Formats: sequence, structure tokens, C-alpha cells
Amino acid sequence: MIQPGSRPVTLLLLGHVDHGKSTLLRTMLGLPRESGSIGPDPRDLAETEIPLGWGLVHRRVERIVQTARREYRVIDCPGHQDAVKAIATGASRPDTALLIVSAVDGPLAQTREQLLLAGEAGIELAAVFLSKIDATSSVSVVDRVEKEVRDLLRDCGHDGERGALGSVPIVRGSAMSESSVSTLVGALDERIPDPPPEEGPFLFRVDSVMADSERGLVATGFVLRGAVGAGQAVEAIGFSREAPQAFVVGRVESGRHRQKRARAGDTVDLVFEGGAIGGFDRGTVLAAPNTIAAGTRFEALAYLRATSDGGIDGTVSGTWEPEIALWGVEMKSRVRLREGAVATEMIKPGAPVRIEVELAVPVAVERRLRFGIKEIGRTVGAGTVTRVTGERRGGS
Ligand SMILES: Nc1nc2c(ncn2[C@@H]2O[C@H](COP(=O)(O)OP(=O)(O)OP(=O)(O)O)[C@@H](O)[C@H]2O)c(=O)[nH]1
Ligand SMILES: [Mg+2]
Repeated sequence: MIQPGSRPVTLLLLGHVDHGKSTLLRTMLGLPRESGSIGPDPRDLAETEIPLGWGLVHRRVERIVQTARREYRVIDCPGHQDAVKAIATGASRPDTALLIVSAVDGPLAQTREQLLLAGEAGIELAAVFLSKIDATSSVSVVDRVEKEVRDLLRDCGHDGERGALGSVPIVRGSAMSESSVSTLVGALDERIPDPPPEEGPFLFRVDSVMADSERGLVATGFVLRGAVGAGQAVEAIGFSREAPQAFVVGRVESGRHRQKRARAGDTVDLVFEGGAIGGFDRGTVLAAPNTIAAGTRFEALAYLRATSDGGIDGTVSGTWEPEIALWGVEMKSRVRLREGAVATEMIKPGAPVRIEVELAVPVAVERRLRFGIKEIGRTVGAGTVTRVTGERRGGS
């Protein structure tokens, strides 16, 4: 039974080129549905270009697969570069991932790179599908490949010991066979918990602030998660502020009409009476108390667009000083390359990089926060925070 109020699980398909990701998705879409509804033609997996923010795009196929238990928003990237871009920039925010490994070829270099990046980005594996079993010569070959996969999962921190989901099931089959894909889908249904319908504590991005003599201080912005209503206590975090400042929301308005509540996805005015004047500006976030803190230093994964695609010209070694675009403002930073299994000696366009960022001013930062990287006003990359480091003020 699909639980009322639950949202779809976003499932990212990972795997080396040609190992069967798209074939698997096609078979998933063609599975008989309990509800009897008929979706778009499952043979058509046309790619679309999805904006990543800051003028960047990536290519992907996104389809809803309905199973006995729930809906999955399945994301299939055409090829390795787009998969890596999706992970490093935090695009589409997958809840979990499914790794596809061809039983004929076994895990390859791209399998490892994607697993390492996904692990750093906090994306846990839900299962592994060993595809192309129908094209293998013997069971012992498949047993050996399965062992290689287990070893690789352990090496890359996906053995399930640290995660919330437990050990990772490996399902063998053919991506073209309905029966093996049904078994896989059953394993996903069983292993993945229903995601919570409400997505976390209140967080609001302030886009503009206006002092109005009649209404008070009006902060116009976007509710990123949670909900807010009049009388609720919030904290203003960052931009340039070290310590959080507490306020009480006087009114929630939309087009000058009073609203009871605003929730994730709403653009609204939050009105503060009197005391808030001069309290905050664009670049600040308003949040439920003690849920996010201001900081200046973090580690991140980033993807730098290729030079031919408007990225930086050449490589950077040592320290780089691009602008970081966050919460609608741009600030100076110092960026250094971080040691890591995939890291190269240089910051290189057209590739994922592990970096350490130091901002010139404190802003609200948290794990999985997305940001743009700019140089002389042009976006050259995007990234996601993997770990907040350094001293933090306020929040958790
Ligand atoms: N025999 C057999 N062939 C398969 C299986 N899965 C995929 N193939 C074939 O392998 C080739 C590649 O499959 P795709 O599904 O396009 O692979 P992909 O992972 O989406 O590849 P990229 O999008 O390029 O990364 C196609 O010719 C498929 O028909 C399988 O389980 N058994
Ligand atoms: Mg494909």
C-alpha cells in the first residue's frame, strides 16, 4: 500500500557506461502496474537538460516508476560525466542510489569513482543490480564478480555498516527480464524506508528586505523547507553576522494578504514589527532556532565546467580565489584542493574536485548545501558542502 502523504523516493542510477542503466529503467517502466495505470511509452527515454542553477545544466532522464509500495523518481544520466556532475553539484538531491554492474565486465574505474563521490555526498546505496547475467558463461564467473563488487563496496565505504539502511543486497539478473527486475524492485521496496513527508525544520532564504513605516520590516523570500506561521520564533543567520539573532514573525503575507502559514516552496513576505529594523538583509537565512549555524569554512565536492563550455582556462594549482555564490549573494573566498582518492594535483575544468573553501564572511552553512563558483562574474562551476569545518557560532 502506498502511504498517504508520502513523497516519491528519488533514486539515482549509478554505473559504468554501457552496464545497463537505461535498459533497466525501460524494463522498470514496462512492469505491470498494480494500479493498472499506463504511463508514457517506456521505450522513449528522451533526455532533457535540467538547470543546476547559476546557469549550469546537465543532461538526464527522469521518470516516475510506480511499484506496489511507492513511487520512485528515477534519475538516469547518459554517461559518466553527467552522473558525476549530478553527484558533485547536488542536483536532484537523491534519497538513495542503485548501482548497476555488468556481470560480464565486473566493476570498472567509473564504478569506483561514482561510488566514492556518492559516499562523500552522503548518498547511500539501496542495492546493486548485477546485470547481463544472461550473457555470462558460468555461475563461477558471476560469483567472482559479486565478490569484486563486495570488495569495492567495502573499499568505498558502502558496505552498509555506517549507513542507516544496513547491508547492501546484490540482485542478479538481466536488465531486459521482467522477472529479475521485479525481484530487484521488491528488494528496493523492502529496504528503503518511506521518506518523511515534511522535510525538516523551517528554513527561509531572504531575497530582499524593505522597511515599511506601516507594516514594519518586510522580508521577502523563499521557504526552502518546513513551515512558518505568525508568532513563531526564528533566528537570522549570517550574512556577515557571527552570532544568530532572534526574532518573532509578526505576520505571514502573500501579495499583502495575510496567510496562516507558509510552507516549503512558497515565496512570501515575513513581516516583523518594530525591533527587527536593520536586523538582516539579502544573504541572510531565517531558520528555526538552533538548526543551522553561520560559518566560513567547509569541505565540498564541486564540478568545474569544461573550458570549452565556458569554464576556467587551464588548471589552478595552489590557492584559487573565486567568488562563491550562496543564498543569492556572492562573496570572496579562498579555495584549496583537498586530498582524496579521486583528487588530482590540480583544480581542473571538466572534472569533479574535492575542495576546501574559506569564505570572507560568515553565512549559514550545512551539509548538502549547494553553491556556485564564479570568476569575474561568470559561473565556472558548482558544488555541494560535504562537511562544515572550523569554528561555528550558534545553531547546531
Ligand atoms: N544481454 C544483456 N544485454 C544487456 C543487459 N543490460 C543491458 N544490455 C545491453 O547493453 C547495452 C548497453 O545498455 P544501456 O542500458 O544502454 O547501458 P547504460 O548503462 O544506460 O549506458 P550509458 O547510458 O551509455 O552509460 C545495450 O545494447 C543493452 O541492450 C542485460 O542484462 N543483458
Ligand atoms: Mg544509458
